[in-house]
Amino acid sequence: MDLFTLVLPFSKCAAGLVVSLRIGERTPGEDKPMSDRPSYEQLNTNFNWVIAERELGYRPGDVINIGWMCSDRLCQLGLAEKLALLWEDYQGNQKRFTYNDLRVYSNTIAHFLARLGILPGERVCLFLDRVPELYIGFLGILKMGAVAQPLFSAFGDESLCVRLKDAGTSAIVTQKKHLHKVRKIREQLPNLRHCIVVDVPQASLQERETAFAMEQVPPVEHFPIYPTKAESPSVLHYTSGTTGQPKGAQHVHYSIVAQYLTAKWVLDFRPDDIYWCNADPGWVTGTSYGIIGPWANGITQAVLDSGFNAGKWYEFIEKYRVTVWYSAPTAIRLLMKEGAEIIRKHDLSSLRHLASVGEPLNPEAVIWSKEVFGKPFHDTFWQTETGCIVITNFPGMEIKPGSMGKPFPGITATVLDPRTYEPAKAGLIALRPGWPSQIRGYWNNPAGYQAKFRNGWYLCGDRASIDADGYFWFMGRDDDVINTGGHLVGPFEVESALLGCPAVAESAAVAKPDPVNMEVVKAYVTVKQGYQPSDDLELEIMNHIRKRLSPLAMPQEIEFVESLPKTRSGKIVRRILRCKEFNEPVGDLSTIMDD
Ligand code: 6R9
Repeated sequence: MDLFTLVLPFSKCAAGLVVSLRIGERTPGEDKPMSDRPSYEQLNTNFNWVIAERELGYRPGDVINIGWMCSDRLCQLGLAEKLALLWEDYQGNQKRFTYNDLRVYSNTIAHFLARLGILPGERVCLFLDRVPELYIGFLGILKMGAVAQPLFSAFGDESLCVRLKDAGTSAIVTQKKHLHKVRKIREQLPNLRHCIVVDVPQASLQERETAFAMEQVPPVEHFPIYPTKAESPSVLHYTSGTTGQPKGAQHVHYSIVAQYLTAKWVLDFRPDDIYWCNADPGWVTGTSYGIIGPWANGITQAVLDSGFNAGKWYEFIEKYRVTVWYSAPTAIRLLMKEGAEIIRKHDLSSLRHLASVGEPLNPEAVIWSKEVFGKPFHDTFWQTETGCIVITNFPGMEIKPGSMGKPFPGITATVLDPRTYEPAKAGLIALRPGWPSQIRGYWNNPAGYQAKFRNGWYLCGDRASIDADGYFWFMGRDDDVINTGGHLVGPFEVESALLGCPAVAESAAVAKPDPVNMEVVKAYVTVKQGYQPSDDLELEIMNHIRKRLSPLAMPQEIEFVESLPKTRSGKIVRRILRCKEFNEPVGDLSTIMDD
């Protein structure tokens, strides 16, 4: 059986979905190219990353330092008094920082770390809620040549310990409320020389703990930044780990070239934008597009240090007049669950451009957002390992809801037959190595990184198909694809069909062992408020999706659950559900939400 036959059920089904939702048509007026915006095709012609190097004022061989590029450079360009950060926490406390504040406070932090004896190249972990010290500390660490290692402050002590041990981290910056976790694991971490606490006086601290109040110590006007070069290590990001052990992805300072340009073009930045990225910098989205991308572009960004709450989120957009919003499917599904009524209570007319990342964006979400916000969410695909958006619905490009769009200019992407590793119509998403923000390796794990390459391609570990117009359609993580009687079914098509049912809030389709077909599809489903799980509801859902899915992709069973297992970045971890079905051990769970 050739590959095309193998993926036929998916293609057929995706087409069915397109018809039933009237999608794949030209996007309506609001998504037409703005007159001053070059088209995707124009930008793709003769593309060269040198465009970004020039705009950043970088020439090969120069010193390049992300911390400096995101603060001092903007001040030199006359933006010293422009607001860089509008910050608010869950209690309503607010702070504002200009680009000059970023420059001076990041100097102050860099100076403090250098005085403490932290050396260039050493790893400094940021273990903080989304407080200003996290964002500005990130720049400060990079300015003095150390490597920033951001971790979710919600991690428990074990998750923290594994990552600090692996990275041989020298210092950790944290808050009073998370200090007990550091103290608990301290003895297991001989490399950890310093624990820096940003919100307590020195008197309350123990040995090897140092108080540092960013806004109270004498500000450092001038700091000689460490002369990092293109290949100097910058950020160590532990991947979200939907599969296997978390790996430390090693980024370099040159990554800013890609993060700057992808942010500018894909997030459609304009000088007066107020940009909001929902992601925590513990996830790569929160650093590439929650720190580096916007600040390299001199954009004002708003940060809300608070968990999900639809009302609060809409208030935040309204209050700060957010224009560009970068979110994730999990959050969008939660907003959909809350309904449109609450949206009508807010003036969200400032929103101009919406984008999403992290998981496949279901067509329903795109259509819903057009209805309620008057703007579609633009799906963007990328990974910790790619460092920047690689496949995307470009602003102004026709959106086909459910599709990830096309490769960013300068990115050569295809899909490969998993047996021959030759380009095919559907298969493994593969990228030609060599874009600026590609990671340079996994920390302590060169073999793991080498295993990601075949025939001169970098393999993302995901499957997709490419349509006649060159649009990519996501199928699933390579390990999540369900093999039923030799036919491959991507969880995404099943889940998208399920999300079309009014009762379904979230879903996960996984393989279940089957004596005849080897595997069949099983769906886990959470229901929206006002619906009760029952046999009747199961039947209703089955009837609804029968029209949209090929018989092979039809779930044999639906199990109603309270919630689905997710990573801290909001990705559904199908592996856990699959292991349950196969009675297998689930392996590493350190990034799962409720650890
Ligand atoms: C940025 C980020 C990467 C994995 C990736 C894929 C999934 C991300 C997606 C998407 C479908 C999209 N993913 N964006 N799947 N459509 N638009 O998420 O990085 O945490 O390393 O995860 O996330 O499976 O391989 P990371």
